[in-house]
Formats: sequence, structure tokens, C-alpha cells
Amino acid sequence: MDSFTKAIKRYLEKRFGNSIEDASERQIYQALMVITRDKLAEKRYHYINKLKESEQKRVYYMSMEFLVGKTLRNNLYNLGIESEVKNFLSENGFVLDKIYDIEPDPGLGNGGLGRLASCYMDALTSQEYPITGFSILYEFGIFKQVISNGWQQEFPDNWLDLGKYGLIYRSDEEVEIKFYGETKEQWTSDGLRIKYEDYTPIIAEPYDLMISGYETDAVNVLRLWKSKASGGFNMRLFEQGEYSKSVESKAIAESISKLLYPADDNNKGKELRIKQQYFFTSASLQQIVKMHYKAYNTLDNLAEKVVIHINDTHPSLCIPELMRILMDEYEYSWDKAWEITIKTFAYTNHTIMAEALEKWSVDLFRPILPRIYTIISEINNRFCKWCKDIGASVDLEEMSIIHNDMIRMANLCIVSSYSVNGVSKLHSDILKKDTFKSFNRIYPGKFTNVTNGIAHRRWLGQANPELTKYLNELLEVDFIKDLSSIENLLEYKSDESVINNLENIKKIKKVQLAEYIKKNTGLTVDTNSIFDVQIKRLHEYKRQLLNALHIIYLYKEIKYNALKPYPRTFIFSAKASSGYVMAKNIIKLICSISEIIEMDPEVRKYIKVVFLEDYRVSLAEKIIPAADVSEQISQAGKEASGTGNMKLMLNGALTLGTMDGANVEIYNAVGKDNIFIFGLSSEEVSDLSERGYRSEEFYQNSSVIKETIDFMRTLDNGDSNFNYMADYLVSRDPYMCLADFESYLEQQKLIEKTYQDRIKWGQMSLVNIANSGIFSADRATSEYVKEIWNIKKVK
Ligand code: 9GP
Repeated sequence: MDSFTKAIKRYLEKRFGNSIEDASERQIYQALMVITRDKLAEKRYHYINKLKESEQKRVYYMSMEFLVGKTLRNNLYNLGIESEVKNFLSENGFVLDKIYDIEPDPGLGNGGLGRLASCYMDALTSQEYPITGFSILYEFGIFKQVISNGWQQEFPDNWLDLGKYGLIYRSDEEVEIKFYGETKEQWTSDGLRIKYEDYTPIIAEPYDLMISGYETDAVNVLRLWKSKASGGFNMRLFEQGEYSKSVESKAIAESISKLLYPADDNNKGKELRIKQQYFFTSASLQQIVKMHYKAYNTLDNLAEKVVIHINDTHPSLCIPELMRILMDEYEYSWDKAWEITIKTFAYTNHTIMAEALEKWSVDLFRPILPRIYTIISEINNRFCKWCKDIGASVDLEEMSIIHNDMIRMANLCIVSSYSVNGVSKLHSDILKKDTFKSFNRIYPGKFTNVTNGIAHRRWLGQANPELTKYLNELLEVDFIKDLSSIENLLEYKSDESVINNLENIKKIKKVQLAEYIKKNTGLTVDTNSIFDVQIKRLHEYKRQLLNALHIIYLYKEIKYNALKPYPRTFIFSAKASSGYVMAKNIIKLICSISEIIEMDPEVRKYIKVVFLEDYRVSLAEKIIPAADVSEQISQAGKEASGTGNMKLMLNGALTLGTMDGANVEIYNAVGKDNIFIFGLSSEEVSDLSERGYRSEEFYQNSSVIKETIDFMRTLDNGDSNFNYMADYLVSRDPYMCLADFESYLEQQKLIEKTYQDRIKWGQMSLVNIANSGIFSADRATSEYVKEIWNIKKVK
């Protein structure tokens, strides 16, 4: 620690010519970021040497998204020096929490998928497993959301400005990626070779983010690639006075890593997306193969020493890229290259939503990646022939990789990977029985399940230090090291003093959140009210609209039927994809309800609605510990798993949910008396869809639905969208909010009643915390390690 504080002082002197007494908060931040990064890099050096010596198998985790969250606190916490640093700073007049606030959230992801990848990096590192993450260094992460008159507006998020201090630039490992052009077969004295002509080269610059583990020697790396033009700008054009033309190719090259997920509702967006995917997969694969060859002088043993994990289909171009490298650069035959490839890749599917199962049109794809297209096409031809040869009664319309001039990336992943897994039991069953049933028939044993898990050290240890401290004192076990031991809490279920202490801690977190709400929205919320939370991406299938409809119902009852419910604060936070009009309308609706209630003194005594803008990891860390109710109300069968449900449970919130995704496993873990379940099951949803769902029938046949929707219309003041949304619910309602409304209402009433029995609620909350052990990312990643990757700890 002494050396750490000395290093900070030295950095301030050398970099800014300042002593610590004269330093600004911004300078302290920069010093802490750089010194922590360098300390981790030094640890990494020792760790990587041990890894190299042991020659053991490694995992490469490919993901277009890693939502890492703020890194500084996580690293100090993991290094076990957070309190010393805090004291050192406070002796010098600084508050560590204020320094933490300076760090931007690296928004390199959209939501659950990216956050999961980061939870897994943390968990695997803490358990000393060798993993490297690969992704893109987006200059602008997910947009900053601002709500203006209830409508979402998007602003660029320039996170690198302050976030760059955590990165290490590795100029020695730059890679060239080839786009467009043509490939020609050429006979040489060594046989048939592939020659690339007229292609556009783009350079991938590597930046490493150190990933620390909790109380361990391991340090893993997240490698992020940034795009750069090959050869800089065009001097000749510049000298001719063609200034903008001279930098055109540079700008095009840099656009690849400019922004997370460009909107893909037009061809230009799609083209950029394909380029992003190939850019980072090609750079990563070239790097992996080169390192492997350097270590072993052969690629024959690649699959023995390397697993490449494909996180959703976004990195699926890894597959043809490995084939390309093996054949075109290392002269392997097709058969040998294929044998290596299919033993190297494992794929996780994270969604069954049709619009998220990626497909690329051949016309768009082929010119950008001509050689890669040829390889995919050959994989497909051979796969179709193999199906015919084995005589399987297979439906090639459903299974072939290229169909109707579209390349289906999930099919490519299934055919080319040795393992395919879903992310909750229900989701994995749906994959096997429905979405990919024909594949499951011809590849018995290939499909498995690994239910998601969360990094409890961040989501409990760091986000809720008050609860962590209390549990540490109460349970004489190190649950931060091993979350399964938190089940010892069950012994205290009948201990009223423990229930009271847990309630007091919840209250502290609610007060902290209330302060944040006041500061950011101006709204005053009652910390004795039920904090009812729905925080996640805004998507219709997640049904924020159902939640909103319930609030409208309460509003009507308070106003016209003298209902005096137990006070409740409904807290929402969610970003909508910028091109998703209906999602934006739902945000507008929630904001309009909030506004109307706030203007009505009679109603606002009982209910309040808060929409917190710019949902991100650090905001989730504030909301989750304060939540009483966790709304997990997706249409059954649509949410692959969910992970917010696990984080909220771990912090003592009770789940109000459908039997969907990991909710089913939460239900099994806590038992039916400690959760509020409602709505149609996934089979019932399918049956109803097949019979033909008509929301209008629900509207006509249920007085409570009819009255609520009719009331909703009366709220429209011309500036709001109540009428529009009421029409949408009655005429379309694609995710069946109306079909589940009455049963949702029933559970909401039960929640209100139960909450008033403080002991009962406290016991239920305790049971949830105590049973959250199985949802740790340590458990989930251990399953990947044993069932899929077959890797060992670095010792
Ligand atoms: O929608 C799923 C979510 O249910 C799951 O928890 C998460 C992590 O597995 O992945 C989400 N999927 C995507 O974001 C896109 O496939």
C-alpha cells in the first residue's frame, strides 16, 4: 500500500508538477486510474508467465458488448486496498466517492448480454481461470439518454475522454483486416493458393483493459480493437487542395469503431454492422492464431488448447475467419481445417426473438467479404449434403445456413460449434423443443443449458456495503468469496431482530435513492412507500406497458372509488433503441402518468411515478439495493433469462413475475410463498397465439380492463399519447398485456397486503437473499468451465 500511495504522489508530481495538497480531484482521478492500471499490468505479467509455462487451455470470449461498469472502485475493491486508499485520500482532503463519480461508465453494451459478459470476466478472473475477452473499442458507447417533455433523446457518449486512463495501447500487436476486393485461386509451386486483390485494408489497433479478480493473483484482459485507416490520409489529394477527400478513407476506416450498434434499419447501417463484426472477429482470430503458433509451432493442437466462445451470433464470423486463416495462411486442407474449427467453437444463444436472430442478405454481404462468403457457402453446401447422406428426415428450409438469399448466422453457429447453450432452463428447453428442434434431432447432446449468473461482488459487495457488512458480522462465513454460503442466513428467519436490521438497511438504501431522485428529477418520494422497480431495456416484450396500465388503474381507483392504497413509488429506468418508436411511446406514456399524478395532490399521497433517465450500470447499482418489489413481467417465453431479477433478489427485493426465463428458477429456489407469480405460461401463450389472440375480446369481456382503458383515454390532453396507446392495446397488444392484466392485478393487491405485515415481508425478503447463491456468476462460469470449456485454474 505504501508503494501505491507513493506512486500516486510521484505521478502527480511528474505529470502535473503538483503535490497532493495542490492537486485537483480530476488529477487525483487520473493518477488513481493510471497507478491502479499499472499495478494490475504488473500482476498480469506474473500471471501470464505462469499461464504460458503451464501450457494450459485458454478461453477466448468473443462479444460485441462488454458493459464493464465503472472500473476504479471494482479494481480497488478486488485488490483489497479500497479502505486504505479512502483513508489516504481523506487525510489529504479528498473524498474517494467523489473521485469515483468522475469515471464515466464505459457504455460498451446495450444491456443484459453485455453486462453478463463482464460479470463472467470478473467471476472467472476471481476464480483464476484464463480468459481473454475480445470486443470493439467503441469511441462512443451507448447513447446518453435525456428525457425532454417525456420523449427520449439520444446524445453521444464520449466516454474515452476520461475513460482512456484505464487502457493500455499495445502498438506491437496491430493487425490488418481486408474488406471488399476479390480473391483469385492461383496455382503455385506449393499448390493452389488464394490471392487477395484490390481489397481495402483497415488497421485494428489493440487496447487492453485489465480485469482484476477478487483476492487473487489472476489478472485477465479485455482486448478492445479500434479501427484506423491503413497509411493515414491521402497526401496527394491534400497537396492538390482536396482536403475533405484526402481524409475520406481515414474517416470511413474510423467509422467502424465509432459507435456501438449503429441503427440497422437501413442498408448503410447493416453494412457497417457487418464490418464491425468482421473487424473485431478477424483481428481477434489473427491474434489468437499467431500467439498459438508462436507457442506451439503448429495449429494442429488448436482445439486442445483453445476454446473460442461466441456470445450470441454477433461474433459468428469467427468461424469462417478461422477456416480462412487455416486454409489461406497456414495451408490446411478444407477437411483438416474443418475438423479443428468444429472442435474449437462454443456458442451461447441469448434470445429467441425473431428480429434478434441475425440474418444478412447475400447481396449485401458478398461484396464486403467475398472470401468469407465463399467459405460460408461451402460450409452450407457440405452441411446440406451431409444431412442428405445421413438420411435424416431433415427440413433444410429450416436448417440450411443460406436460405432465400439470406445468411442465417444462428444456423452457422450451430453447425460449426461443438456446444450450443441457452441461458436458463426454460430458454434452453425452448431452443431444443421449438426454435432449433430440427438441429437438436440431428445433433443429440450438442444443446445444453447454463443458467446465467451475476457478479455478486459488484452487485452486493460494492453496491450495498451496508448489507454486506451486516451479513459479514451475522454469518460467520465468507459469502463474498463463495456466495452459496449465504444460505446460512436462513437460520435467522424467525429472528425478529435480524428482520428489523435488514429492514433498517433497506431503509438506508431507500433514503440514498430518494436523495438521488430528488437531485435528478426534483421529485420528493416517501421512503416508507413500497419501492416498486422495473429497470431494464425498454422493449414491448418486457411489458413496461403492463406496469403502466396497473398504475393507471390505481389512479382511477384513488380518484373515483376512494381507494386508499398503501403508498407506492413506481421507479422506472430504461433506454429504448433509437429507432424503436413504440418503445419511445411507452416512455412518453410513463412520463405523462408521472406528471399527471404529481399535479394531483389527492393521488400523489398514495402513488408516485419516477422515470430515471440514462439507465446504466452505475445507476442500477443505486436503484437495486433500494428496491422492495422487482418487476419481472415479460410475456412468458420471451425473456431468455434476465439477470436484473437475480441482482434484485440478492438485495432482498421480492419478485413479481411471470414464469419466464430465470424467474422459473428463482421460483424453485425460494418456493411459491416467497414470490408473486402471475400470468399465462409459455405454453399457454403459444396456444393462445395459435388460436389467434384478439386483445379486443379481453377489453370487451373484462369490466376492469374496459374501465381502465376508457379512463386512460380521458387523461389525454393532446400533448400526451394516452389515446394512441389505448388504441394500440385494444387493437394489437402483441405481447398480450390485456390477457395477463387481471392476474397481474391480483398479485399486485397481494403485494400491498403482504408488505404491511412487516415481519412476513421481512422473512420473505430474507429467504430471497439466502437463496440467491445459485445465481452467482461463479456458479454459472464453473458450469461453463466443467461442462463446455474443460479448462483449469492457473496455479
Ligand atoms: O434478452 C436476453 C436476456 O434475457 C438475458 O438475460 C441476457 C443475457 O443472457 O441476454 C439478453 N439477450 C440479448 O441482449 C440479445 O440476445
